[in-house]
Amino acid sequence: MKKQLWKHESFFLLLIFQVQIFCLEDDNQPAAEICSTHTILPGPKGDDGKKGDQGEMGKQGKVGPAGTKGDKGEIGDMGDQGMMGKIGPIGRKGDKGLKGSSGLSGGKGKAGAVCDCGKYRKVVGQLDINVARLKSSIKFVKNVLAGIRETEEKYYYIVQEEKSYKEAFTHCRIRDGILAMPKDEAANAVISDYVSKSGLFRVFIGVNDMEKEGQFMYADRTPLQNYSNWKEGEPQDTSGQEDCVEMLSTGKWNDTECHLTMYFVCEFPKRRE
Ligand SMILES: *[C@@H]1O[C@H](CO)[C@@H](O)[C@H](O)[C@H]1NC(C)=O
Ligand SMILES: *[C@@H]1O[C@H](CO)[C@@H](O)[C@H](O)[C@H]1NC(C)=O
Ligand SMILES: [Ca+2]
Ligand SMILES: [Ca+2]
Repeated sequence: MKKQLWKHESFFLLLIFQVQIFCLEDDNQPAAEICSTHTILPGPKGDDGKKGDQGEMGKQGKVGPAGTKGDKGEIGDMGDQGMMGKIGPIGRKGDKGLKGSSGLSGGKGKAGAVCDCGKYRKVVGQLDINVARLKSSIKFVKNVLAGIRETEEKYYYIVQEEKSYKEAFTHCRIRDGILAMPKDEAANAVISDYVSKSGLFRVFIGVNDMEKEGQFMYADRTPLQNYSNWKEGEPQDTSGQEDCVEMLSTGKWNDTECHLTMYFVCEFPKRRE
Protein backbone atom coordinates (compact mmCIF):
# COMPACT_ATOMS: atom_id res chain seq x y z
CA MET A 1 0.00 0.00 0.00
CA LYS A 2 2.72 2.35 0.93
CA LYS A 3 4.60 1.37 -2.11
CA GLN A 4 1.67 2.19 -4.40
CA LEU A 5 1.22 5.61 -2.83
CA TRP A 6 4.88 6.25 -3.46
CA LYS A 7 4.55 5.40 -7.11
CA HIS A 8 1.67 7.78 -7.36
CA GLU A 9 3.80 10.68 -6.04
CA SER A 10 6.47 9.90 -8.61
CA PHE A 11 3.90 10.07 -11.35
CA PHE A 12 2.71 13.46 -10.07
CA LEU A 13 6.28 14.94 -10.12
CA LEU A 14 6.87 13.69 -13.63
CA LEU A 15 3.70 15.47 -14.75
CA ILE A 16 4.90 18.79 -13.34
CA PHE A 17 8.18 18.44 -15.14
CA GLN A 18 6.53 17.90 -18.49
CA VAL A 19 4.32 21.01 -17.98
CA GLN A 20 7.50 23.04 -17.43
CA ILE A 21 8.92 21.83 -20.70
CA PHE A 22 5.73 22.79 -22.43
CA CYS A 23 6.04 26.34 -21.12
CA LEU A 24 9.46 26.74 -22.44
CA GLU A 25 9.04 25.45 -25.94
CA ASP A 26 5.56 26.36 -27.31
CA ASP A 27 3.75 29.19 -25.60
CA ASN A 28 6.12 32.18 -24.97
CA GLN A 29 4.00 35.12 -24.07
CA PRO A 30 1.39 33.82 -21.71
CA ALA A 31 3.55 31.02 -20.83
CA ALA A 32 6.41 33.43 -20.11
CA GLU A 33 4.34 35.17 -17.55
CA ILE A 34 3.10 32.04 -16.09
CA CYS A 35 6.36 30.38 -16.33
CA SER A 36 8.16 33.57 -15.22
CA THR A 37 7.15 32.81 -11.79
CA HIS A 38 9.58 30.16 -12.04
CA THR A 39 7.35 28.21 -9.94
CA ILE A 40 6.34 24.82 -11.12
CA LEU A 41 2.68 24.84 -10.06
CA PRO A 42 -0.43 23.19 -11.65
CA GLY A 43 -2.58 25.48 -13.79
CA PRO A 44 -6.15 26.31 -13.08
CA LYS A 45 -8.72 23.66 -13.53
CA GLY A 46 -9.82 23.25 -17.09
CA ASP A 47 -13.32 23.28 -18.33
CA ASP A 48 -15.24 20.16 -17.90
CA GLY A 49 -14.71 17.75 -20.71
CA LYS A 50 -17.37 16.74 -23.06
CA LYS A 51 -19.64 14.13 -21.82
CA GLY A 52 -18.31 10.86 -22.92
CA ASP A 53 -20.11 8.61 -25.27
CA GLN A 54 -22.41 6.14 -23.80
CA GLY A 55 -20.53 3.08 -22.83
CA GLU A 56 -21.21 -0.19 -24.34
CA MET A 57 -23.83 -2.31 -22.80
CA GLY A 58 -22.41 -4.24 -19.88
CA LYS A 59 -22.23 -7.97 -19.81
CA GLN A 60 -25.15 -9.86 -18.51
CA GLY A 61 -24.85 -10.31 -14.78
CA LYS A 62 -24.69 -13.67 -13.12
CA VAL A 63 -27.87 -15.50 -12.22
CA GLY A 64 -28.84 -14.34 -8.77
CA PRO A 65 -29.71 -16.67 -5.95
CA ALA A 66 -33.23 -18.02 -5.68
CA GLY A 67 -35.62 -15.60 -4.08
CA THR A 68 -37.58 -16.37 -0.98
CA LYS A 69 -40.81 -18.23 -1.48
CA GLY A 70 -43.69 -15.93 -2.24
CA ASP A 71 -46.90 -15.73 -0.23
CA LYS A 72 -49.70 -18.15 -1.09
CA GLY A 73 -51.85 -16.73 -3.83
CA GLU A 74 -55.52 -16.08 -3.57
CA ILE A 75 -57.97 -18.84 -4.38
CA GLY A 76 -58.59 -18.93 -8.07
CA ASP A 77 -61.97 -18.34 -9.66
CA MET A 78 -64.36 -21.27 -9.79
CA GLY A 79 -63.96 -23.21 -12.99
CA ASP A 80 -66.77 -23.74 -15.48
CA GLN A 81 -69.15 -26.65 -14.83
CA GLY A 82 -67.88 -29.79 -16.50
CA MET A 83 -69.94 -31.84 -18.91
CA MET A 84 -72.43 -34.31 -17.46
CA GLY A 85 -70.84 -37.73 -16.98
CA LYS A 86 -72.20 -40.98 -18.42
CA ILE A 87 -74.98 -42.80 -16.60
CA GLY A 88 -73.46 -45.33 -14.22
CA PRO A 89 -74.49 -49.03 -13.96
CA ILE A 90 -77.59 -49.97 -11.95
CA GLY A 91 -76.70 -50.20 -8.25
CA ARG A 92 -77.38 -53.22 -6.04
CA LYS A 93 -80.75 -53.46 -4.38
CA GLY A 94 -80.73 -51.68 -1.05
CA ASP A 95 -81.42 -53.38 2.30
CA LYS A 96 -84.95 -53.44 3.56
CA GLY A 97 -85.67 -50.41 5.68
CA LEU A 98 -86.80 -50.55 9.27
CA LYS A 99 -90.47 -50.74 9.92
CA GLY A 100 -91.94 -47.28 10.17
CA SER A 101 -93.66 -46.08 13.29
CA SER A 102 -97.37 -46.63 13.31
CA GLY A 103 -99.38 -43.79 11.93
CA LEU A 104 -101.82 -41.62 13.75
CA SER A 105 -105.10 -43.23 14.54
CA GLY A 106 -107.79 -42.46 12.06
CA GLY A 107 -110.68 -40.19 12.74
CA LYS A 108 -113.75 -41.45 14.41
CA GLY A 109 -116.02 -43.19 11.97
CA LYS A 110 -119.47 -42.07 11.12
CA ALA A 111 -122.36 -43.34 13.09
CA GLY A 112 -123.62 -46.68 11.81
CA ALA A 113 -126.70 -46.73 9.64
CA VAL A 114 -128.58 -49.03 11.96
CA CYS A 115 -126.54 -49.58 15.10
CA ASP A 116 -123.05 -50.47 16.24
CA CYS A 117 -123.83 -53.78 17.85
CA GLY A 118 -120.20 -54.86 18.22
CA LYS A 119 -119.92 -54.16 21.91
CA TYR A 120 -123.33 -55.65 22.57
CA ARG A 121 -122.43 -58.88 20.81
CA LYS A 122 -121.61 -60.65 24.04
CA VAL A 123 -124.83 -59.49 25.61
CA VAL A 124 -126.69 -60.44 22.46
CA GLY A 125 -125.03 -63.84 22.62
CA GLN A 126 -126.38 -64.33 26.12
CA LEU A 127 -129.73 -62.99 24.96
CA ASP A 128 -129.74 -65.54 22.18
CA ILE A 129 -129.37 -68.29 24.74
CA ASN A 130 -132.14 -66.81 26.86
CA VAL A 131 -134.29 -66.31 23.79
CA ALA A 132 -133.68 -69.92 22.80
CA ARG A 133 -134.95 -70.98 26.22
CA LEU A 134 -137.89 -68.64 25.94
CA LYS A 135 -138.67 -69.96 22.49
CA SER A 136 -138.66 -73.46 23.92
CA SER A 137 -141.09 -72.37 26.62
CA ILE A 138 -143.21 -70.38 24.16
CA LYS A 139 -143.23 -73.30 21.76
CA PHE A 140 -144.47 -75.47 24.55
CA VAL A 141 -147.23 -73.00 25.49
CA LYS A 142 -148.16 -72.41 21.86
CA ASN A 143 -148.36 -76.10 21.12
CA VAL A 144 -150.34 -76.62 24.28
CA LEU A 145 -152.80 -73.89 23.27
CA ALA A 146 -152.96 -75.15 19.71
CA GLY A 147 -153.01 -78.87 20.37
CA ILE A 148 -154.34 -79.25 23.87
CA ARG A 149 -157.16 -81.65 24.61
CA GLU A 150 -159.38 -81.45 27.63
CA THR A 151 -161.98 -83.29 29.66
CA GLU A 152 -164.09 -81.87 32.45
CA GLU A 153 -161.29 -82.38 34.90
CA LYS A 154 -158.04 -82.34 32.91
CA TYR A 155 -156.02 -81.01 30.02
CA TYR A 156 -153.91 -83.40 27.94
CA TYR A 157 -150.94 -82.41 25.86
CA ILE A 158 -148.71 -84.52 23.59
CA VAL A 159 -145.06 -83.42 23.88
CA GLN A 160 -143.51 -84.08 20.49
CA GLU A 161 -139.98 -84.63 21.74
CA GLU A 162 -138.49 -88.07 21.94
CA LYS A 163 -137.62 -88.87 25.54
CA SER A 164 -137.14 -91.86 27.79
CA TYR A 165 -139.82 -92.57 30.37
CA LYS A 166 -137.89 -90.84 33.19
CA GLU A 167 -137.13 -87.75 31.09
CA ALA A 168 -140.75 -87.59 29.99
CA PHE A 169 -141.92 -87.93 33.59
CA THR A 170 -139.66 -85.04 34.66
CA HIS A 171 -140.69 -82.90 31.69
CA CYS A 172 -144.33 -83.08 32.75
CA ARG A 173 -143.58 -82.72 36.44
CA ILE A 174 -141.60 -79.46 36.17
CA ARG A 175 -144.58 -77.95 34.32
CA ASP A 176 -146.87 -78.81 37.20
CA GLY A 177 -148.27 -81.75 35.30
CA ILE A 178 -147.77 -85.51 35.22
CA LEU A 179 -147.53 -88.22 32.56
CA ALA A 180 -151.07 -88.92 31.42
CA MET A 181 -152.92 -91.46 33.57
CA PRO A 182 -155.98 -92.77 31.79
CA LYS A 183 -158.04 -93.99 34.77
CA ASP A 184 -161.24 -94.56 32.83
CA GLU A 185 -162.52 -95.25 29.36
CA ALA A 186 -163.43 -91.63 28.67
CA ALA A 187 -159.99 -90.36 29.52
CA ASN A 188 -158.36 -93.15 27.55
CA ALA A 189 -160.54 -92.34 24.54
CA VAL A 190 -159.62 -88.66 24.59
CA ILE A 191 -155.91 -89.50 24.72
CA SER A 192 -156.01 -92.19 22.06
CA ASP A 193 -157.95 -89.93 19.72
CA TYR A 194 -155.39 -87.22 20.31
CA VAL A 195 -152.52 -89.64 19.49
CA SER A 196 -154.09 -91.02 16.35
CA LYS A 197 -155.14 -87.56 15.11
CA SER A 198 -151.54 -86.41 15.61
CA GLY A 199 -150.40 -89.20 13.27
CA LEU A 200 -148.41 -90.90 16.00
CA PHE A 201 -148.02 -94.65 16.48
CA ARG A 202 -147.15 -94.78 20.17
CA VAL A 203 -146.56 -92.53 23.19
CA PHE A 204 -145.52 -93.01 26.80
CA ILE A 205 -148.30 -92.78 29.38
CA GLY A 206 -147.93 -92.60 33.13
CA VAL A 207 -148.14 -96.31 33.96
CA ASN A 208 -145.30 -98.60 35.11
CA ASP A 209 -144.34 -101.57 37.24
CA MET A 210 -140.86 -100.36 38.13
CA GLU A 211 -141.39 -100.81 41.89
CA LYS A 212 -142.64 -104.34 41.76
CA GLU A 213 -142.70 -106.54 38.69
CA GLY A 214 -146.19 -107.22 37.49
CA GLN A 215 -147.88 -104.68 39.83
CA PHE A 216 -148.65 -101.72 37.58
CA MET A 217 -149.19 -98.28 39.11
CA TYR A 218 -149.99 -94.86 37.76
CA ALA A 219 -147.32 -92.15 37.78
CA ASP A 220 -148.91 -90.73 40.96
CA ARG A 221 -148.21 -94.10 42.60
CA THR A 222 -151.88 -95.10 42.77
CA PRO A 223 -152.47 -98.72 41.71
CA LEU A 224 -154.47 -99.69 38.67
CA GLN A 225 -157.90 -100.36 40.05
CA ASN A 226 -161.00 -100.41 37.92
CA TYR A 227 -159.55 -99.68 34.57
CA SER A 228 -156.80 -100.83 32.15
CA ASN A 229 -156.68 -101.21 28.38
CA TRP A 230 -153.94 -103.73 27.63
CA LYS A 231 -153.40 -104.90 24.11
CA GLU A 232 -154.03 -108.61 23.70
CA GLY A 233 -151.15 -110.62 25.04
CA GLU A 234 -149.79 -107.68 27.04
CA PRO A 235 -148.25 -107.08 29.42
CA GLN A 236 -145.96 -109.97 28.89
CA ASP A 237 -142.62 -108.43 29.91
CA THR A 238 -140.84 -110.34 27.12
CA SER A 239 -137.28 -109.36 27.96
CA GLY A 240 -137.88 -109.02 31.69
CA GLN A 241 -137.15 -105.33 31.35
CA GLU A 242 -140.50 -103.95 30.15
CA ASP A 243 -141.51 -101.88 33.15
CA CYS A 244 -142.98 -98.83 31.37
CA VAL A 245 -146.15 -98.50 29.33
CA GLU A 246 -146.90 -97.04 25.91
CA MET A 247 -150.28 -96.28 24.42
CA LEU A 248 -150.71 -97.24 20.79
CA SER A 249 -152.77 -95.14 18.38
CA THR A 250 -155.56 -97.62 18.90
CA GLY A 251 -155.68 -96.68 22.58
CA LYS A 252 -154.30 -100.07 23.60
CA TRP A 253 -151.54 -100.39 26.17
CA ASN A 254 -148.27 -102.29 25.85
CA ASP A 255 -145.51 -102.70 28.38
CA THR A 256 -142.12 -101.70 26.93
CA GLU A 257 -138.60 -100.83 27.98
CA CYS A 258 -138.24 -97.56 29.94
CA HIS A 259 -135.00 -96.42 28.25
CA LEU A 260 -136.59 -96.30 24.80
CA THR A 261 -137.35 -92.78 23.64
CA MET A 262 -140.63 -91.60 22.15
CA TYR A 263 -143.19 -88.81 22.34
CA PHE A 264 -145.35 -88.68 25.46
CA VAL A 265 -148.51 -87.17 26.90
CA CYS A 266 -148.70 -84.87 29.92
CA GLU A 267 -151.92 -84.16 31.83
CA PHE A 268 -152.70 -81.01 33.85
CA PRO A 269 -155.46 -80.81 36.39
CA LYS A 270 -158.08 -78.09 35.91
CA ARG A 271 -158.09 -75.93 39.01
CA ARG A 272 -161.48 -74.93 40.21
CA GLU A 273 -162.04 -71.61 41.87
C1 LIG B 1 -163.61 -98.76 41.33
O1 LIG B 1 -164.82 -99.48 41.30
C2 LIG B 1 -165.39 -99.62 42.60
C3 LIG B 1 -166.64 -100.44 42.47
O2 LIG B 1 -166.71 -101.09 41.31
C4 LIG B 1 -165.67 -98.23 43.14
O3 LIG B 1 -166.20 -98.35 44.42
C5 LIG B 1 -164.45 -97.40 43.19
O4 LIG B 1 -164.70 -96.08 43.60
C6 LIG B 1 -163.78 -97.35 41.83
N1 LIG B 1 -162.54 -96.67 41.92
C7 LIG B 1 -162.30 -95.64 41.14
C8 LIG B 1 -160.93 -95.02 41.33
O5 LIG B 1 -163.03 -95.16 40.29
C1 LIG C 1 -145.06 -104.07 22.54
O1 LIG C 1 -143.78 -103.95 23.21
C2 LIG C 1 -142.79 -104.86 22.79
C3 LIG C 1 -141.55 -104.58 23.58
O2 LIG C 1 -141.17 -103.28 23.52
C4 LIG C 1 -142.53 -104.69 21.32
O3 LIG C 1 -141.57 -105.64 20.86
C5 LIG C 1 -143.82 -104.86 20.53
O4 LIG C 1 -143.58 -104.57 19.16
C6 LIG C 1 -144.88 -103.92 21.07
N1 LIG C 1 -146.14 -104.12 20.38
C7 LIG C 1 -146.68 -103.27 19.52
C8 LIG C 1 -147.97 -103.63 18.89
O5 LIG C 1 -146.11 -102.23 19.23
CA1 LIG D 1 -142.40 -105.39 33.78
CA1 LIG E 1 -144.80 -105.74 25.98
